Parts: sequence; C-alpha cells; structure tokens
Amino acid sequence: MAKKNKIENQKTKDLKQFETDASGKVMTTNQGLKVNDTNNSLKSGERGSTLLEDFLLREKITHFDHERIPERIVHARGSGAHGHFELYKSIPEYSKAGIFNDTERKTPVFVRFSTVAGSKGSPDLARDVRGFAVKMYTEEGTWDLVGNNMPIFFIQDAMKFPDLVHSVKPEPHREIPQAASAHDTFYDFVSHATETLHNQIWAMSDRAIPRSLRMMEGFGIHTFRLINDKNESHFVKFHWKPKLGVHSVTWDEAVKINGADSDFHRRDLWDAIDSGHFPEWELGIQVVAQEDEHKFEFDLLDPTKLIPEEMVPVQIIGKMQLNRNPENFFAETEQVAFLPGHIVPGIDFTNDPLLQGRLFSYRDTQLSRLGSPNFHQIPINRPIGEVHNNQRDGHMQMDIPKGQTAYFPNTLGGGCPHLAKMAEGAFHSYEERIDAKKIRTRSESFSDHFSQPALFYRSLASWEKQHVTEAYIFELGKCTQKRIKERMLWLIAQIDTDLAKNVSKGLGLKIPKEIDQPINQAIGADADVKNHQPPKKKNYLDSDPALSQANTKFDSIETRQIAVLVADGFSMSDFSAKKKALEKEGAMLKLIAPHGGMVVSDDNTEHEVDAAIMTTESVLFDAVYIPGGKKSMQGLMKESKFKKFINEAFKHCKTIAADHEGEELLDKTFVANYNDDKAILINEKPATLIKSIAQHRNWDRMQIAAQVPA
Ligand code: HDE
Repeated sequence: MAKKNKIENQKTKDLKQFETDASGKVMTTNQGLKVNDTNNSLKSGERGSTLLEDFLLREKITHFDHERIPERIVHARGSGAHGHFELYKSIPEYSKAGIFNDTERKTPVFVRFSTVAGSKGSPDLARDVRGFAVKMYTEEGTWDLVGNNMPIFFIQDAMKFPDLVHSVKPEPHREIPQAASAHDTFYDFVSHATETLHNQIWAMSDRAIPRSLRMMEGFGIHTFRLINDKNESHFVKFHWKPKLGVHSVTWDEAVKINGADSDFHRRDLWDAIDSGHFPEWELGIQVVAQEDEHKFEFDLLDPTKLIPEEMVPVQIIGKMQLNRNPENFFAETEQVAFLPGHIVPGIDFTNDPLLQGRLFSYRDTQLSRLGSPNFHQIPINRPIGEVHNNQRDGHMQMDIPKGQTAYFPNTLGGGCPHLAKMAEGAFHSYEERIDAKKIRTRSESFSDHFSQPALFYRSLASWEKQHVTEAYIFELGKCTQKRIKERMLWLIAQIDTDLAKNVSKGLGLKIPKEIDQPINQAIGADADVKNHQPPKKKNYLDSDPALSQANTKFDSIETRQIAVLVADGFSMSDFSAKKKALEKEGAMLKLIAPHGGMVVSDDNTEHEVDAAIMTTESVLFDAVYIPGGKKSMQGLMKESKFKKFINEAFKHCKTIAADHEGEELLDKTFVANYNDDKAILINEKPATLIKSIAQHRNWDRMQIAAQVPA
C-alpha cells in the first residue's frame, strides 16, 4: 500500500527546519569537516598507541559517551505519533478557548502513550495503567492534556506520589520485579492506603492489558474548569473515546506477547499509521455547572472518583486523528515534555490536590531529564506561535534574543515585549473565591474509598468479573507475605463479598474477620485507614454501562491481524474469496507457512510468506483462517506448531475459520471437541467471518477454553 504517513500540519512543517537528511551527502565532523576514515584511530605506527591528538576519535567517542539522558521516572516506556484535532461543534457557552470555538481549525497534536511502572525497554503488555498524553499546538499556546487510560488515579494528594511509585517500582534491594505490580511492596502500600482501591481494581481489569493503544480510552482524570468569555466557570472532565472501541487481550496472551514481541503495542501503532489506517478518538466532555459542585455523593476535586456517565452524560465535541509517525524516536517521542500546567485561555485548573502537585512536578522533572530550563526550545516542544519574554540564557540556549533589554518594565527596548491586553487573548486565572485556614489535612469529603470500586465491579460483564478475579489471584499470589494478602482480602471483601470469596479460594486463604490493626497502629500506618475509611459504602447507582467493555463498539475489523495458515497446494479459490472481503474491511491477512520465502497455491501461483511458523506466535493475531487444499493440510500437519497455534487461538476465545479440507487440521486440535461455538466457522460466508472478528472475542467460550493446556 502506498505510504500515507507523510500528512503535514503546521507543527510538522515547523519541525522540518530542524530535520537533517544524509541521503547523497558526504560524512563530516560536527564542524563540517569532511571525513574519509571513520573506522581507524590515529596511531603512532600501524600497531602503535593511539594519539591524544586524534580529534576525530575524541569527537565521535565523546558524543557517544553522553548520548543517554535519564529515562522518565514514571511512564518511561512510550510511543508517540503526530496528528490533529478538529472540533465538531463550538461550545462558547462553556469555553472561550480557540480550540473549542473554531470548527474550521485543524490543531496539530503530538500524542505519547506509555506504561507507568516499567523502564524504557520493558515489554508493552505489562499489567499497568497506560499514559495518554496529548500535546495540542493551539494558536493561543500549547495545551497539554496529560491523562491516562483509566478515569481515576491511585491517590488523592500529590504528597503521596513518591510513596506510590516507590512501592510499585522494582524493590530497591534487588531491583525485582520489572514492570510489574505483583509484589509485596506494592500491596503493602495499597492495603494501607485504601484510596488506591478504585484505581487498583481498574488495574485488575482488562483495561490494564489493551489489545492496542488504538483501542483504549483516554481520560484527563482531574476535574478541570472551562471558562467562557464572561469569565464564568463550568467544571469539566475530558474523555477520549476510540473509534475502534475498547478491547483487550487476556492475561495469558499478555504474558506470551511479552516474549513473542515485546514491542507489540509500539509496532501496532507504527504499522497502523504507516499503512494509512489512522487511529481516531472522539473528544467528549462531562460538564457540571458551578452551582452543582456539591450535589454529588463524592467530591469533584477527588481524583479517585469518576462522574458516572449515567449521571452526567459525555457530550462529544470533536475528533483527534493520528496520521504521521515521528521521524526520529529520540528527538520527538523521548524529548517531548508534557506539563499539565500548559493550559490556554478558556481552560483552567481546580483545587484537586493531586493536580495542584502535578503543576509543580512536571516542569521540575524536565530540568533533570532534559537538562536545561530551555527544554521548551527543543523542536518537538516549541509552540507554533511566537515566544517573547525576558527569560534568558541557561544551558543550550537555541534562540538569539536581540536587543539591549531583558527586563520589564523598560523604555530602552520600547517597552517590549509589552503586556497583552485581555482583548488580545491574555491568560487570566479564574478568580475563585477562597476563604480558608491554612491546614495540612484531607477533606472529609474524600473519605469514601469503597463505593466506586464496588460500582465499577458491579458494572462489569461476567467475563470481565472473572478476569478481575484471576488478576487478583495472580497478583496477590505473587506476594510472599500472608499478612499482606489477608489484609487485601479483607479490603476486597469491603468492595464485593463474592469477589473476595473467589479470590480467597484461589489464594487458599480465609478472608480475615478483622484487619491486623496492632502492627499497623504501632507504625502509624493506619492513620489513613482510620481517618479515611468509613466501612459503609454508598450505593448511588446500581451500575454504569460505560464502565464495561461489553458495551463498547463491535463494528469494525479495521487493522485486525488474521493469520492464514497455508502450505503448498492451498486452495486459491477459498483464500481469494475471504481475502477480498476481509481486506475490503481493512483487515490485515498474513500468510503463515511451514517455511519462509514463497508458498504455491493449487492454481500454481506463488505467494510471499509473511512469517514462517517458527518465527511467529498465535498471540500476535486476532483470528485464524485455514483455506482448504489436501496437499496444504499434509504440509501443515507435519509441523506440530500449527496445532499449538490453533489451540492457543481457541484458548484465547478468538474466531477460527476453516474451509473444506481446512477442517481436517481443526479436527486434530481442541477445536474438534466443541461444535456449537459461534466463533468456529466452517465453510461460512466471508460476511459471517467479518461479523465474528468484529466481536473481538467469543467470551462464551471462556470456561471451556480454560481447560485447554496451551
Ligand atoms: Fe504523572 N508524571 N504524576 N500522572 N504522568 C510524569 O513527568 C506526577 C499523574 C502522566 O508521555 C513525570 O515528564 C506526579 C496522574 C503521564 O511524557 C513526572 C503525580 C496522571 C505521564 C510525573 C502524577 C499522570 C506522566 C515523569 C501526582 C493522569 C507521561 C516524566 C501528583 C492524569 C507523559 C515526566 C509523557 C509523567 C509526576 C500523577 C499521567 C515525574 C507528581 C494523576 C501520561 O513529572
């Protein structure tokens, strides 16, 4: 397919001035000196010692010695892409932001998705929250919406963030485990900070193991403010809704994908954009009037609470498309710096104590990560508008500010840069009335830590509940301390008794009647529990359908990866009928054969093999199709990995289709035992296959599939 990934926008055009291209060019030093030998150092004699004089060696090696920068403390592993945002309808009644009023604009964006806990080289399918950070290069300045793929966070106050992160990161004495929350220190912390339980149960759900970065929601999490041109404020929560729906893999797949292709998500995003299948998300807002601030059973400033969509519907106002891969990972994806403090007129903060702390942290961290207060001058971080102020100098100053003055007020510089008038779009903080005493505490209104985890669990489909149960059994099963596991069981029982019972069975432990107060009281760890953990939960809503992936979109097979199992002699007529129909819907068919190179169909045409069976795994595909052909079956049956491939697809509840003799191969697998499975399709029309793949998985098969020892 023709490469369509060179879509331009105002920001990508701006980046062009910094691009370099060595095609057809001679090699030089950093001083532009032409180089004719980059393989041999300068020596005294052919075998002699290397000379200090060798400036070519020194330049090359010195640069290499310093080419690493610190990875992000959290969200180190990430993948980015360019694109744009378009507004469907203006919302002047809520916000004066240009981006929310001009439906003609295409605002350039750069998005970086990430896992949280793992290092830069950790595998993509870790059970973890995903970062969803959007940089909007708006005409009025850059707006960063630095969110996650879950609508709530673990803690309520920024003060606890270092403790949270230290608990989930590898344990400090032996740096184990990498990119995993399943260990003692994390659950030691979680079980003593009950505010974490809501985000914690989301992290046990399928949301923590997405099928693709393109198939997950994004959330701004905090309640922000929208400010209109009368300076009136409305509270707002931001939502990104993926056009492809919200879909996940199973934990068994996640573990195997991490081995088969640890770059699975990064590759998937890159390939989709590269092949012109541009991922899209709609932007939704939940708006709450200023006077309704206190009408909820929870506090809008508490970032561990979501506003159920049943209570405040999401209004869709625009769309973001990602349509261009970066030119260089380090220059763009690694050096991009997101700051929640980057807002534009029409958007403002609330007093959410987590958000308030983030406003400090993100600027601060860039100073050690990117090494200079001039990090905003790095090409990917430059706004699209002009920048003028009196900030000067510092490491790596890239601009050459002209003139005699670098202070305000001045007359020698004509008073410039002069202050903007409000009518010119100057930023003005929302004048919130504050009348309070200075106090180090948490509001009583943040105290309910159980109602929303319970609402989330109640809202899930039975297969999702099963996944949550298994996740808890896995995670707590990896903890070594009985005390911590029991404490978690007690806490889970406060959320949902059935869930706790099922987890306790898996752990082989009893749910304790009481938690182990004495030791915790002795160390002061229960202060939080006592102050912020009323045991009674509220039930203000039975369930919220938006919380379940069972209610997502199932209408597309675009970019779904279909493994076509073939050997020489496969039926061309079977294959071409399915291929045509599936590709028309945007699916990607990959020929998997016993060997690499070419494979010959029964009409004697040659086809390039996409992967030899030894080089690929079932978990990398969404569905399996086996065209007929007697000889092809003989070829496939000789290689036992094809059977394993099918058994695994069956175990993971995927669609498996076969035509004619293809059924013979299925008969040699676990599939043979289950005739009335709606996602096992023998000699079915392409339309049936398409419908089945669009369903993502046949979860009805889950109990049977669990018995497959694949
Ligand atoms: Fe972050 N977070 N965070 N975080 N966060 C960082 O900033 C921090 C929080 C999020 O792709 C760091 O540039 C504090 C919530 C994303 O570059 C750091 C607190 C949410 C990314 C930092 C939070 C996030 C980060 C590390 C509690 C969802 C990756 C490197 C007060 C709304 C952005 C960096 C990217 C990155 C601090 C809590 C999302 C250390 C102190 C809540 C998506 O500054």
